[in-house]
Amino acid sequence: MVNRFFSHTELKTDKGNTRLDQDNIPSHIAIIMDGNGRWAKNKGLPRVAGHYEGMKVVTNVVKKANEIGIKFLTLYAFSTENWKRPEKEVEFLMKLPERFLEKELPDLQKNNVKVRTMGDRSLLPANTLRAIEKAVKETSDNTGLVLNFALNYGGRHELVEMVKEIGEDIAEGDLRPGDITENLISERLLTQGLPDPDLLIRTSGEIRLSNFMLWQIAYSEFWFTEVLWPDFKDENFIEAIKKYQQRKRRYGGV
Ligand code: V07
Repeated sequence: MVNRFFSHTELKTDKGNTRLDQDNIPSHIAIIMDGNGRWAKNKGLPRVAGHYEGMKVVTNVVKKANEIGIKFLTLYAFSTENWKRPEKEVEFLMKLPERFLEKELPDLQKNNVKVRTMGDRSLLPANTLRAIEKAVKETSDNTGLVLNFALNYGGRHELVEMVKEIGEDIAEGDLRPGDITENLISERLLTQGLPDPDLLIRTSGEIRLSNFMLWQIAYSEFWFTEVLWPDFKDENFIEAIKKYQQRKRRYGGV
């Protein structure tokens, strides 16, 4: 009998996704793409070289997610804390959305991907904002994978804004405290219209949330890997989804 607790070699040699349980594909996957700076440092390269390499991995993961039938993919591209990094690095990072979209928008379009972002857009450079708005607009009628970039996003900031909005509605008499439900809160977050993530992936060995989707991941499965984001391969992605599926199967059995 196959013992699924000793299936490491099996996982390693499985390059395709033939053995994914097609009836239990996570609908929404969120990823904290960490380890780009460390990847570069290990290679004696400037940090920005890691960010650029990380961007190529985004292209690949989006393709794979689409292939697998994931419906929603949220990627943590830039946090509200990232502004504290050296000015040159921030400048480079802020050019990546443009560079990514310039290259990938035609393919995203072809693959029916719908681009959206969450986070405070007011601080983004004009060119970055323009590129994003164009991509969101041009893909707005697409019905395939929703590709959601968290850009200048912070979980606590999102919650503060939600509470302010509810407070204003109450002050104006449009809402009563008794009307506040979990659903009402969910509908006033930046993930409005998206289901909560089923699976959260974080690369690079750090075991923390770093202010990411604090409300939305209440029931998500977490999968952490030592692999640095620029080294993240299809096999790693498949492994994460398989782990998710194993955990779900165990639930069902109890
Ligand atoms: C960024 C590459 C991935 C690793 C993590 C940090 C560096 C893609 C985007 C992006 C964002 C919005 C959008 C289209 C693409 C991006 C930043 C950094 C700031 F509409 N990758 N990537 N944005 N990195």
